[in-house]
Amino acid sequence: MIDPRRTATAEDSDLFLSVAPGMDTALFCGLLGYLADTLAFDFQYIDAHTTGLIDALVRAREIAPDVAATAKACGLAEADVARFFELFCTTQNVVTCFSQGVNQSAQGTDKVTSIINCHLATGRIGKPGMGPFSLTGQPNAMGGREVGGLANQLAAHMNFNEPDIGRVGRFWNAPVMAHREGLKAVQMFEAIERGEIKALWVMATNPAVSLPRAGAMRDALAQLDLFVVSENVLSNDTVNAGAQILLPAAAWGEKDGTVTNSERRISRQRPFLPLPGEAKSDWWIVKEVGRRMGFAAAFNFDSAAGIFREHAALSAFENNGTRDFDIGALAALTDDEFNALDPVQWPARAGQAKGDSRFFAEGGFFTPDRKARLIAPDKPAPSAKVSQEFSLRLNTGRVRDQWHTMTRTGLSPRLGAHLPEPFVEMHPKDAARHALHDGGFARVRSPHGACVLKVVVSESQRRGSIFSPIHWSDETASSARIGDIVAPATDPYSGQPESKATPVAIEPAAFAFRGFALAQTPLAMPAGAWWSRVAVGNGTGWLLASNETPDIWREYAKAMFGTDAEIAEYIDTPRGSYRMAAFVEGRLVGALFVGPADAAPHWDAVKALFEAESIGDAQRRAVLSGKSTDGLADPGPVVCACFGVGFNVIRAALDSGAAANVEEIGKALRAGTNCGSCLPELKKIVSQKVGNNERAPQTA
Ligand SMILES: Nc1nc2c(c(=O)[nH]1)N[C@H]1C(S)=C(S)[C@@H](COP(=O)(O)OP(=O)(O)OC[C@H]3O[C@@H](n4cnc5c(=O)[nH]c(N)nc54)[C@H](O)[C@@H]3O)O[C@H]1N2
Ligand SMILES: Nc1nc2c(c(=O)[nH]1)N[C@H]1C(S)=C(S)[C@@H](COP(=O)(O)OP(=O)(O)OC[C@H]3O[C@@H](n4cnc5c(=O)[nH]c(N)nc54)[C@H](O)[C@@H]3O)O[C@H]1N2
Ligand SMILES: [Mo]
Repeated sequence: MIDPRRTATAEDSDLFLSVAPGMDTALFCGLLGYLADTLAFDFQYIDAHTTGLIDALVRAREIAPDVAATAKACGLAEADVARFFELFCTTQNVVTCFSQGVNQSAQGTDKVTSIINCHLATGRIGKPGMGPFSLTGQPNAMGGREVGGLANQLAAHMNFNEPDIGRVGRFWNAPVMAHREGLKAVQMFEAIERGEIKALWVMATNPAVSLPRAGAMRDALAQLDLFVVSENVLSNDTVNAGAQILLPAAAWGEKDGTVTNSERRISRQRPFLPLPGEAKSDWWIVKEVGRRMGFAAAFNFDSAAGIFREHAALSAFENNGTRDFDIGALAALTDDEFNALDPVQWPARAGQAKGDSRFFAEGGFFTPDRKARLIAPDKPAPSAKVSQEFSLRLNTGRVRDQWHTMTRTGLSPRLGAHLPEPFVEMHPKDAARHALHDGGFARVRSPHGACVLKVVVSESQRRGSIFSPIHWSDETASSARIGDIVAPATDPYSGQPESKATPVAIEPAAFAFRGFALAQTPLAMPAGAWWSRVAVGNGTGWLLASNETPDIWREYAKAMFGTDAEIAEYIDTPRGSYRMAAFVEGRLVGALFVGPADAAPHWDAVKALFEAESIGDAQRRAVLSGKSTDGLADPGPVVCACFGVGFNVIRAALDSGAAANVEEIGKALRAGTNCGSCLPELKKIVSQKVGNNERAPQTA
């Protein structure tokens, strides 16, 4: 496991390498040299099926000549690097899985080629249990590429070279084909910023949150002459950036079509929900716009099946085995056959009984000479250096229970219970050096922007590197759109931004008061307050921090909750405490609790009463105490989201002997028995059960 920070995935690994940010190329260059020195190369494969080994090896030796040099470049212990090399060398069945820790870098292409070089040189590709394996992120990332959904591709995996352009033009009878690549995402938004692009149609992405320099990108959207968004939701940061036309798109579960997984298998996606309101499939919307622009014949579809047949026909057009993506066998499916289609792996060439289930074991690469190219990478280095002012590297990524910009997972109370606040995680020594403490707040700043985040201190972080999740936006938090801070440096080939290595400054952000609010309908939090919005049963919750005194919050409460409800209040001015609860017909419909930061009110008991269908008199009297009347212990932070099992409950089961390992936890509490994504955390809790005062796990 190679990652600057020790993640939950690392818990399962035999060897964990806390690589210095961006230095994977040095590690795999060192490995290539080691494989050469130990005669681990497969010369037969190299000679028959590859070119470029000598150049790649010479460069690899320049970048990382030996174990010691590799360890130094990667910030690793020599013994660990030696062990990694030995493991790779002596294990025939090696799959190297990589995702955004490798790709999202200004040298991401070099990182990937340095990995692929090691597999090509050992012939470990295309055979069972071997190969470089790019874990694509989006559920249908493969399908997106097949239909040409990238700025540097034509449909059906064709490229912007003259033969391909000509072929696609002939197939579609299109006289005015584009002759060069389009702008990739970051460059496209920079062109909007410069006023060079005047019209934009955003479909199924939320760039005002997810792009580097997101704040500037959002502002650029407002300058467009025409700004259209196709969305599932009425409000997100991109829509709110000034969309003039909002098209209601069908969401997952409502859609009809196909998706492709990482083993090139195309599966039917069938809707199981009716289209709500005016919503239409994205394909229907595109087709109607095409027709109304005067291209009725070109957009002559009335079903997903019709589009799929044309897609399949293009993949086979003038192919004759020269292009890997060929699903010609599916070009003549009837509507009924399409509806009943079983998952099918490509290539599925017309007239061929079964396609190749594996590529490349015997070479046959899709290059003009059918040989793979080993490529010499550039010397690795993150694109921007740290400085005295910006002395830490900001790494950004995902947490277990949220998806991207939270437009859908953010609606789930169960998922929101796991990590309800945007945070920045850092090593204890870095925290001490910047006068920060666990549970406090920090302002993280780069030349591009700033966020205010909850501090999580953790040994899992590498020193000098801090981590923040990408999920929060202006919809869900006061100041946590992490893209605002991220630098826009991109890889020259892939266009991927370096989203995991921006130099940043960090300083404490102090709040005298903390608290929470609960309401059945969305509320606007007062300007100046720090807040994080969380889905809860029956409504919405906000975790709050502020420097405004409780009497000012009392004024806010009046504006927030109106006058229809029956209001109970508790005011303790000397202690700096204000609590209010709103009731309608025996139900708790709203609450606002604010108190001194060092004795901040917890919301667990009040949230439980808010989520109850009705509450009794005793409970009603106890609401303002903030404590549960039924003596329930605080379950602690949620570990298993499927069954809502908290850390304290799991620890209690281990302490009492009710469970001694992960399986017994599953039997006793059900935790970990459904989706299994909390299993690494459960293992960690079991293995940590040494002292009694371990901190609850904070990150997924
Ligand atoms: N729960 C959840 N799952 C998701 C998603 C989600 O939003 N939520 N999104 C999906 C999508 S679209 C994608 S693309 C995938 C992404 O999946 P991953 O790539 O696994 O996710 P990330 O959290 O972006 O980053 C991966 C790791 O790279 C590490 N890293 C940072 N810098 C470096 C480096 O220089 N070298 C190395 N070796 N590692 C580094 C980070 O510390 C982080 O732990 O996840 C998919 N799955
Ligand atoms: N700093 C930093 N930035 C990153 C990353 C990182 O690790 N660090 N990761 C990057 C990666 S790998 C990714 S994939 C992106 C993700 O970033 P985005 O793609 O911007 O994030 P999503 O929240 O997935 O946005 C999808 C939007 O489409 C809507 N939607 C969902 N389904 C449909 C549909 O069927 N049709 C239509 N029309 N709309 C739909 C959703 O409501 C949502 O608003 O973020 C990237 N940005
Ligand atoms: Mo992604």
